[in-house]
Amino acid sequence: MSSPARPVVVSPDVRRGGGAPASRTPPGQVLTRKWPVLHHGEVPSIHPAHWRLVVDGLVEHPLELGFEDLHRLPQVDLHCDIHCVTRWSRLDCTFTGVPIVRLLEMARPRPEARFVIQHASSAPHDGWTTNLPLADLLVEDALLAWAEAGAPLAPEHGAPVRAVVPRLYFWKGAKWIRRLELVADDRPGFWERNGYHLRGDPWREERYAW
Ligand SMILES: Nc1nc2c(c(=O)[nH]1)N[C@H]1C(S)=C(S)[C@@H](COP(=O)(O)O)O[C@H]1N2
Ligand SMILES: [Mo]
Repeated sequence: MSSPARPVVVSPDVRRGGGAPASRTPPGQVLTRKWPVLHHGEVPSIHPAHWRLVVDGLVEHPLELGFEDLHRLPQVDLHCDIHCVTRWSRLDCTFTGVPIVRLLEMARPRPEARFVIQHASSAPHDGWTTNLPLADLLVEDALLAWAEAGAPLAPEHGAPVRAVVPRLYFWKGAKWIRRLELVADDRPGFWERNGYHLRGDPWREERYAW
C-alpha cells in the first residue's frame, strides 16, 4: 500500500539569498549537520496511543485529540531550517506533521486571544511551557510534527509529537507537546522566565530579554 504524497511546505527562510547556506544562517549562528538534543529535565516516555493534545483557553471550540486524530488532518512535509538560541543551526530539515493553524481554525480563537502557551509533558517539570504571539502560528510553516527525514521522532527529540516553529528560535517549539492554551496577555514560559526573549526572532537576534 503506498501512502499518498503529502504537499511540501517550504519555510521562507530556506530561500533567503537564493538559498545559499551562508545567507540562510542568522547572525551569530554556527551550522551543524548533526541534530543536537537540548532540553531541561528528563525525557518522558509517551506511547502514541496515550498521547493527547488539548487546545483550550480563549477559543470558541476547545479541542482534544489523539495521535490518530492528528493524522486524519491535512499533513504536510515541511522543509525548514532550525536555529537554537545556544548558536547551532541545522539547515534542510524535513518535518512531517499538521500545520498548527489547522487546529486553530477548528478551535476558533476568540478576538481577545493574542498569545499561545505551548505546554509540554516533561518530568519532573510537567509545567514546561513556552509562549509566543498567536500571529506567529497563523502561518503554514508552524507544525505539530511526528517525524523528521521520514522517521518518527526519537523520544529525546519530542516523541510522539512536538511543535516546530522555524521562523523563531527552536526553543519556541515544545517537545512532548500536550496543550495549546490561548491567552489574552503574554505569559513568559520556562526559558523566558530565565532571561530569554518573549518572541525570539533569530534574524533580529532576539536571544535575551535584556
Ligand atoms: N518540553 C520541552 N521542549 C523543548 C525544550 C525543553 O526544555 N522542554 N527545549 C527547547 C530548546 S531550548 C530547543 S533548542 C529545542 C531542542 O530540540 P531538540 O532537542 O530536538 O534539538 O527544544 C525546545 N523544546
Ligand atoms: Mo535552544
